[in-house]
Amino acid sequence: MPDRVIGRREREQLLRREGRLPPGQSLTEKFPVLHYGPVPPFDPETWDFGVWGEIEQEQRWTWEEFLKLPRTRVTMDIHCVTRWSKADTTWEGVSVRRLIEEGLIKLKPSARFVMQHCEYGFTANLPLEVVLQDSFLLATHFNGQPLTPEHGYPLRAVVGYIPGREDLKTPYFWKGGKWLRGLEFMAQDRPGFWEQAGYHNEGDVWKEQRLAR
Ligand SMILES: Nc1nc2c(c(=O)[nH]1)N[C@H]1C(S)=C(S)[C@@H](COP(=O)(O)O)O[C@H]1N2
Ligand SMILES: [Mo]
Repeated sequence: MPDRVIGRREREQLLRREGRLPPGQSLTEKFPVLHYGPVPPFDPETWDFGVWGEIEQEQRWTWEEFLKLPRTRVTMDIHCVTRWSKADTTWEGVSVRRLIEEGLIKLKPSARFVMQHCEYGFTANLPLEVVLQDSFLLATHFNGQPLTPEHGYPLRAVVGYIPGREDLKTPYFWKGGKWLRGLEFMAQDRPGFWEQAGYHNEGDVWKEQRLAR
């Protein structure tokens, strides 16, 4: 236990020794902003969140309704393909698995993949099993505060690494769409925005799956 303030390099070494820093990554204490295109405006009166595709009933929640869905908190490390990692980030929001467990989304047996649909047509694809993990969340809050506009306010997906949970898949952070407006459940996989631009379809941080061959 450190009993004094330690610097970034020391914290990075600690993480590495704990096996929490994937190959080719370094620790940042900042929170870089990365996305393609402008930051969209948010209007709580017209915003809605949809789920459609391979589910029993398509659904739409207004912002007011979305805030009443069951909420969860998760702390995890996030890993950006541009080689920064951030440790112990705490996110609060809605778990897709929980929505399914509570019957708010009823999957068809054919559902195997999920496409995140964001403002301005940005998309990101993941296997259903990853979306149902503890390490995937539809987040409204970061470290106790509402998301800032540039980090995805009012809603974004996040996916990361929960220390000790080697049983879970950990994709790079690009698989978390900011300004998220809906989830499409799919029988077949389809590449999202960055995946079409040449990034790896799975993007596993431990296997350094950065670019597709
Ligand atoms: N809507 C949207 N979401 C996005 C992106 C984007 O271009 N548009 N970029 C992704 C990429 S490449 C990364 S690394 C993360 C960065 O999240 P941050 O800006 O909060 O660090 O957002 C992801 N989500
Ligand atoms: Mo990225």
